[in-house]
Amino acid sequence: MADEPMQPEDTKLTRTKRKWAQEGRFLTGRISRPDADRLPPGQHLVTNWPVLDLGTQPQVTTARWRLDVRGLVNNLRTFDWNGLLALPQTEMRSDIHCVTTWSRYDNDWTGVSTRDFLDAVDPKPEANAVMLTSYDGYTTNLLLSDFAAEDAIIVHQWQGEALTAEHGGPVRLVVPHLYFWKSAKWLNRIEFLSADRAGFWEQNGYHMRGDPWVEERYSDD
Ligand SMILES: Nc1nc2c(c(=O)[nH]1)N[C@H]1C(S)=C(S)[C@@H](COP(=O)(O)O)O[C@H]1N2
Ligand SMILES: [Mo]
Repeated sequence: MADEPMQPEDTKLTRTKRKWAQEGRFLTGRISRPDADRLPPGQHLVTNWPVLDLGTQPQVTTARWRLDVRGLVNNLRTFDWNGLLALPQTEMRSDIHCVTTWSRYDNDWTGVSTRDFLDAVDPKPEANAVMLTSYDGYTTNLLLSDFAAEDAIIVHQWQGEALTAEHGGPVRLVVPHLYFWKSAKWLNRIEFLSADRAGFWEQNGYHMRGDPWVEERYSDD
């Protein structure tokens, strides 16, 4: 490299930019990770998509579906199906990592990025966490900073088709950088809180945050 003739465009800036490109610097999303680092510790790959829930799969039609936004936001709104579709729609590809050790690569989601959703509901400065509640009574908590991750998305389609009821349709959350129990199926309510509070699995021995890259599977106490 050092012996290569100096090209006209070989300025310090272009060299730096080329180096960033080789390293994948500033690229967003897990898909930019080299494959060897893509699978978190203790996980194995599956190609099917397992179904996990508390034993009931609520059948919620798009006509009946609502999303209540409560707590520390300036716009206390209830979204219906058309209200959700009226928000900017985004497509994202991401990997699933379930705490039961399966991972599934390259899921294509369509829905509303949590960043666009946050623009619409306008959280108050005191908001630090969210509690998600679902039509089956399930709850799970997230720090607002995790909910607002750039690849987090409120989805209604998977691989270009309507999200099926068994996978949380009509609407679920997907937070790819945390274990999949944080990705509430059959999403019905988002409450903005000043402090993080434990949801269902978090009250039952699971970690408050659930980062698969550092194996935050269970709570410490
Ligand atoms: N409403 C609701 N959401 C839920 C659950 C649930 O029981 N109820 N289970 C969680 C768990 S533990 C996992 S691993 C994923 C499973 O999603 P899947 O069935 O689409 O794979 O949903 C999460 N979201
Ligand atoms: Mo899970």
